[in-house]
Amino acid sequence: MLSEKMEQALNEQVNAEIYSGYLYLSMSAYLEEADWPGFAKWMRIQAEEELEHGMKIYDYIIRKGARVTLKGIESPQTEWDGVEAIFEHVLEHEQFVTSLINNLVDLAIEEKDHATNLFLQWYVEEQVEEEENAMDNLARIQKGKDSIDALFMLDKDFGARQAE
Ligand code: OFO
Repeated sequence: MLSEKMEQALNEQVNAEIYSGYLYLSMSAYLEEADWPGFAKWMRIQAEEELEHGMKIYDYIIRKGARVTLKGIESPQTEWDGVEAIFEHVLEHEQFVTSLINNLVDLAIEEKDHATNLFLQWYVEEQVEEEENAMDNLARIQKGKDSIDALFMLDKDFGARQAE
């Protein structure tokens, strides 16, 4: 079982992960429109991964015999000031998600919920990877941003990403 507080907090995280997916899908749509098919593909795969993160928590809540309660998903931003601004936003957003995961771990410890604490460790590790990737991607884009040729190369490179 889950405490009421833990159940509510995990449900909020399902919403936050789906929102992350929605935000990245919105970024992907913007990038398609701006004719960056490689960056758009990368972001679409990122969006799909976020939905999987949400579903992993969804399934965990059910396994613990608790109740999944879905709420409305906030509308994501739809306009950015180019590719660099998008990848800056990704880094900022992932740092925010890390703070949400840390809060959940704090709550699991407070509630003496060892199973949920253990379950959340996957997300703790995942956020290290997510922030690392976001920093690397932003650095690569910042290096190439003043050369259209470099940006085209990066777009091609990002477009080689395959869903896992
Ligand atoms: Fe981007 O890792 Fe989930 O939210």
